[in-house]
Formats: sequence, C-alpha cells, structure tokens
Amino acid sequence: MRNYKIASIPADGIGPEVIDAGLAVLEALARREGDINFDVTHFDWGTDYYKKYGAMMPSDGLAQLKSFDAIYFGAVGAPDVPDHITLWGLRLQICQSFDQYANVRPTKIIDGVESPLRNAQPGDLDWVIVRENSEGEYAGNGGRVHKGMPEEVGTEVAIFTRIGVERIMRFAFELAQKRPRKFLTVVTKSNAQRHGMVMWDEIAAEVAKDFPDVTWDKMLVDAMTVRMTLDPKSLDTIVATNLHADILSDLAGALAGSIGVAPTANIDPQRRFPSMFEPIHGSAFDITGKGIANPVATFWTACQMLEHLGEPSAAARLMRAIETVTAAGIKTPDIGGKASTKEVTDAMIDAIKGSNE
Ligand code: GGG
Repeated sequence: MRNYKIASIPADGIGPEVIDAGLAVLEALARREGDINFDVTHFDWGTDYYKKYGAMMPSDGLAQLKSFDAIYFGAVGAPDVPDHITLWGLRLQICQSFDQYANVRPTKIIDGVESPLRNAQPGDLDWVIVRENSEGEYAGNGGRVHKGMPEEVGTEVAIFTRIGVERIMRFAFELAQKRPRKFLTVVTKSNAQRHGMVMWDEIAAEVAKDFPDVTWDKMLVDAMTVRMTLDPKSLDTIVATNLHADILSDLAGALAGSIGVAPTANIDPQRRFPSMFEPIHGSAFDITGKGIANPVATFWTACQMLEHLGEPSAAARLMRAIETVTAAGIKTPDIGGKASTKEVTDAMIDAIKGSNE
C-alpha cells in the first residue's frame, strides 16, 4: 500500500464545499485503486481563524505543513477582511515560503463543457500556462509614505532575478518538450517595460539553446489576449510572469467554459517542500452555502496532485471520470447544468467505481 500524507486547507467561502467534494472523490479513487491510501489531516486556517487569532495560520504553520507529501487547498478571501491580508497571510505565505516557484495551469475544453468561443471544440484549445510563482509583481516589494496626505506615494516594485527567470524558463521549456507539439510561447511586456521584461526575453533566448527540439515564440501580453481569443489552436505551452499569467489564466478558464473547471498546481520542482494543489477560483462568497459550487477544478487539481505524487494511472482514471460526468451533462450551473455540488460528486464516485482497469 502506498500511503500519502495530505494536508487539507479548505479555508474560505466555497473552499470547504469543493475540498469536501474532492476528498470524497479521492477516497473513492483510493478504494478503486486498492493499493493507495490518503492520510488526510485537516487544518482550519483561513479568515475565520484570522478573526479569532489575528493571523491566517499559526506562527508554526509552515513547520506543521513541511512533512506532508502535498497540500490540498480550497480558496482564500472574505468580504469583510482586506484581500491583501488574507492572500498574503495564507496562500502566498505557503507558495513563497515553500519556494513553489512553478505554478502550472492546464486548460482545455473538456467533454460536455461549452466554450464561449464560436465553433470551438474539445481539442481546439489545449494549453498549459506556466506562471512564475515566487517573485515578479508578487515580490511584495514596495511601500507607502505620507498616508492619507495629498503627497502620498505608493510603490509596488516588480523584482525579476536571473535565477528566478531562468528556473521558470527551464521548467517551461521542459514541460513544452514533454507535450506532443513541443511549442512554447514566452509572454512579456518588453516594449514598455524595458528592464526586467527585456531580461526575460534574453534569458528565454539563452535557455532555448538547450532545447533545440522545442519551437518557441514571443508575445506581448496585450496581444496575447487577442491571440488566445481569436486563434486558440496556435498556442500550446505558455510561460509568463506572476501577474501576467494570473490574468491570462482567468481568461483561459473563461474561454474553456468556466473558471470553475480550471485547476492549478503550485510546484516546488526540487521537492524540498510539499507542493500545493487548488482550484484557480477564489472563495466566491456570492454562492457560498448554496450547494452549487463547481467541484471540477478541485477534482482536476487532484489529478495534478496524483501526477506529482507519481500516480499517473490513478490521475488518468480521475480525469476520465471527470469527463464521463461532464459529458453526461451532470454539471453545475456555471457550465450550463442544473446539478448541485453533491450530485456532481456522487456521479464522480459512481464513475470511479464503475471505471475499467
Ligand atoms: N484557490 C485560489 C485562490 O484562493 N485564489 C485567491 C486569490 O485571490 N488569488 C490571487 C492570486 O493568486 O493572484
């Protein structure tokens, strides 16, 4: 029996609803596989914890997480606490402290889910966006002086380091190399941002020399939104800065049908720390407690987690179950269905139980 220690942090809003669904499906998957087991520990960290204790997680939180094989994360953010406090206090704290510098965001049109793009079919849009996840616009470098005065100044300084850019570029080229099309698009804004972004372009060209079998091109981020919308088939693997990729991946999720199906993996490729798996979507307080949160992104990120743990066949079984359920029309309202979170989850469990070897 292969045993995996999973830290579950559902956190805020619909996070607990989708993580409950994800854990129920993982349990069914473990039973179906027969030789894997998930040993899950729950952490009640998040905004409710913050309201009680003044911090999003305890001061030894990272030490508590360090020995886990993976972290299964829900969503962070609440309407009554500023977003920069909740985000930096938990999600970014974990990503940055555990040097999860590669954020991997696959997007495709899955069976039974309709893209808002006219005539787009499954296969027409099949991308992986690699988001630099440790620095750039999220370096946390900046400050405010003369608060509230007319002469107030606020700075938010993006930091790009050669080490940071080179390692994400190498990761992206390696990922592109493993995909059938072996094609990478490097996104920057190096016309207007003439320092760090020009360095990105230069490092891309240097790293590309080590990957002669990977074809690559460059796009400015504004033009990239047009290409994603009008020519989705022309893209495959994409690498971009922390902020650019954050924005592009929301667009990608929407073009594939809904942000509710879009997964993300925060990876430490060197495996010094646990990696963290979550839906891209946030806490969605507008639908919290209504029982209609789409759990598909949380199931799909569990596939990413299984691949990271070295369980590709279990990951493939789970992905097949997702597409069986969506193809059968068992879908939440955000992707045009009428099913509840529980009905989708129950259908997933049945699909896993009934799946072939
Ligand atoms: N599950 C993802 C999540 O909770 N995201 C919250 C959020 O606001 N993220 C902002 C960001 O990652 O840039």
